[in-house]
Amino acid sequence: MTYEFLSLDVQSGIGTITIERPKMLNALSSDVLLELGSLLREVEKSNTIDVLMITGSGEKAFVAGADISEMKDKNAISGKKFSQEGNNVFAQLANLTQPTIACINGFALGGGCELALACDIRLASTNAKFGQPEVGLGIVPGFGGTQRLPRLVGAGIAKELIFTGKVIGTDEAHRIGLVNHVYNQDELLEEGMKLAKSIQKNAYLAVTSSKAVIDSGLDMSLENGLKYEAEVFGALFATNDQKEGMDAFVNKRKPNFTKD
Ligand code: CO8
Repeated sequence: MTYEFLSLDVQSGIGTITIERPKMLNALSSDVLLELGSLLREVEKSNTIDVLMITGSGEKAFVAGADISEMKDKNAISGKKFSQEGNNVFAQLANLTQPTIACINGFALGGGCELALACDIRLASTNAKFGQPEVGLGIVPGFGGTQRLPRLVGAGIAKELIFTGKVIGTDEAHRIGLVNHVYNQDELLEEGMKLAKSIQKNAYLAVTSSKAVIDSGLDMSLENGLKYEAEVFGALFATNDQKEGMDAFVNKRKPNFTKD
C-alpha cells in the first residue's frame, strides 16, 4: 500500500512513522486512521523493525486531534463507529509486539494525546502541549483517553484534565508522568533514537515479553499477573538469547543476541 498521510523510515532496525499532514496540524481523519492501521500491520509483520517511534511532521504539532471538520456532522451511529475505528487502530498500536516511543514534537491534543498514550514511552520537545479538550466540543475523549490517561497518571489528575479540557505544557506533563523526558525540539528524534538503541541492544524476546507481561498484568489481579510473569520467565529459559546473555555475563563479554 502507498501512503498519502504517513511515512515509515527504517534505520538499523528502528522504524519511525511520521504523520504527514502538517497544514492540518496532522489531524487524524478516517483516511489517516485507515493508513495507520495498515502501516502498523506491516510493522507487526516486519522482522527488521525492533523498536518503533512515532512523530508528527513539522515543528508545530505531533497531532492536534481527530479531524474536527470531518467529525462535526457525525450522528450517534457514525460517531460511535469513528470512535471504534480509532480505538481499534490505537489498540493495534498499544498491542504491537515491538516497543513503541512517541516523540511528541508539538501539540498533542485530543486524539493526538491519545495516540501518544497508546505508545509505551513518551518523549516530548519543550514546545509540546498536551490536553483532552473534547468536553469543550461536546464529546468525550473517544480514542482511549478516558481509559489510558487514568491508568497512566491516576484517576484524579486524568479527571481534572478531561473535565477542564485544559492544555498543559511539558513541565506539568513531566511532573504527572505523562512524558518520561523532555528535550529541545532539534534533539528530540536523536534522543528517541538513542533510547530505541538502548532498548534494541537487549534480547528482543525478553524485551517484547516484558512488554506483554506488563500490559496484560495491568488488567489482571496481582496474583494472576505474578503467575503470568513466572510462566514467561520460565519460557525464556528455552531461548538461545537467555543462554547467550548469561554466558556472556559469566565470561565477562558482550552478548551477541540473535532474537531466538
Ligand atoms: N481538526 C481539523 N483541523 C484542525 C485541527 C483538528 N483537530 N487542528 C487544527 N486544524 C487545522 C485548523 O483548522 C487550521 O486549518 P486552516 O489553516 O485551514 O484554517 C490549521 O489546522 C492550523 O491550525 P490553527 O490555525 O488553528 O493553528 P493555531 O496555531 O492558531 O492553533 C491549535 C493551534 C491550538 C492546536 C488549534 O488548531 C486547535 O485548537 N486545534 C484543535 C484542537 C482540538 O480541539 N483537538 C481535539 C479534537 S477532538 C478529538 O481529538 C477527539 C478524539 C476522539 C474522537 C472520537 C470520535 C467520535
